[in-house]
Amino acid sequence: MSLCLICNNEYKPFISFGPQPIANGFIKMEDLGNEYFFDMQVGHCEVCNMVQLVDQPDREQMFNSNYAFFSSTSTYMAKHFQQFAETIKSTYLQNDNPFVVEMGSNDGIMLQNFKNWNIRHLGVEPSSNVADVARSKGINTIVEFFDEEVAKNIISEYGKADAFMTANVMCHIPYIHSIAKGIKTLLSDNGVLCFEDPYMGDIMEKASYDQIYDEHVFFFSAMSVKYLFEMHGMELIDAAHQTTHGGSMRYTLAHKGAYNVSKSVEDLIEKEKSIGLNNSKNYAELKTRIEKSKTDLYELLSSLKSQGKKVVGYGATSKSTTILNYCNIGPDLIEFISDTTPIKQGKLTPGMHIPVKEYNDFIASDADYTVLFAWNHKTEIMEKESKYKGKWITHVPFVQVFE
Ligand code: DWN
Ligand code: SAH
Repeated sequence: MSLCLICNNEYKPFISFGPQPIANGFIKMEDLGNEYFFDMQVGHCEVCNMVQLVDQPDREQMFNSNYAFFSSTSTYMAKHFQQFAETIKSTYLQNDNPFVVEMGSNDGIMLQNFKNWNIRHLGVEPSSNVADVARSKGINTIVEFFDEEVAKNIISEYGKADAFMTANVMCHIPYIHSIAKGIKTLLSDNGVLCFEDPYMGDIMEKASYDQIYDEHVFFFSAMSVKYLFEMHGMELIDAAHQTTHGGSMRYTLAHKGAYNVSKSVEDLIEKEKSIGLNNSKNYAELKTRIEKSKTDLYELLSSLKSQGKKVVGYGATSKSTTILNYCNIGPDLIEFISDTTPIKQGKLTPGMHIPVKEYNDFIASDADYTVLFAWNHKTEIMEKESKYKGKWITHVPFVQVFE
């Protein structure tokens, strides 16, 4: 039995992925030898409905000056964050001289919009290498892990915030009660918290288990988000589905009573109950589908190898670390993975040690099959790769080959 990070009740893990490395711990050939692994298990709390990792590595092991994920590698995501920023600006920043804070602002993909509009902004980003990229673009950024203490320091220096935004970060933080308390004190009377994260409903529907890796400690639903923030006097006022990162949800919250609650919240919670996100039986069934996905992918790649086909990967994502280690897929089955991020190139993938190469190597390889590890960017990548003559492999919503 484990204790829920939200409500402290006991829950039982429903799946174990075995030993997993740091998902973004790309490693140099000469440093091979003492990689860190942790036992990755996931559970669903029947009281508050939070789906969560049982254990997680220390935050400094994951987020540091060598952090390998740079948000601006996707031009579609840059457009998405521009629209996100425009929505915040037109809906919630109508007062004089507004102030916005972003947690986990990375290389400034979202805040660059506020900077361009001359809106007072602050990014809080602990991984100094990505924060440096934002600073070099003139985006106001502090290198810190956001928490309750940092929130108080921000208030003394800048005053209260009209909007607190964060995307793909809230689900990374096990000390989430400290985050909620910090946001509650930091927000002005009409201030809003607006955040996006991969949605448990999509993970359930697509069996997209690769969303589960060290950094992602929580898999949110409207039910669990409402429960969590109500513990801190905040109200879920809106929920809007997003197509990004394989299916995400944007939650908007405010001080209790400050805004009307949109009907979308009640509707979504009804839907979540109807698809069984509150029912442990469905998580047991998800486990069965994940196990089938593992067998199918391994068998497909093994059979291609025995036919002498050339197979490579596209996008050395954090998500791919879970797939490769869980399915036991190494360089014998996938020759290399191409990725446009310089810090990943020339290194080996965490745990399974598949070489990561430059994009040009993908073009030159003329591979028969390419595993689309960055499946969440499928539209963007298919547009770019319309000339590729080989076939693609994906595992969502089930293992299949497509052209
Ligand atoms: O939550 C998180 C999300 C936002 O980003 C973090 N915990 C870590 C990271 O997860 P990920 O690594 O699974 O994210 P992506 O966005 O799926 O990563 C895409 C990878 O593929 C990047 O390394 C860039 C690369 N890429 C590429 O080589 N060619 C991406 C595109 C769009 C391309 O055309
Ligand atoms: N928001 C960006 C980056 C997501 S990656 C995007 O959507 O593309 C997750 C980011 O959260 C990393 O840059 C990591 O350094 C940061 N992070 C992790 N814990 C944090 C904390 N306590 N406070 C602020 N940022 C944090």
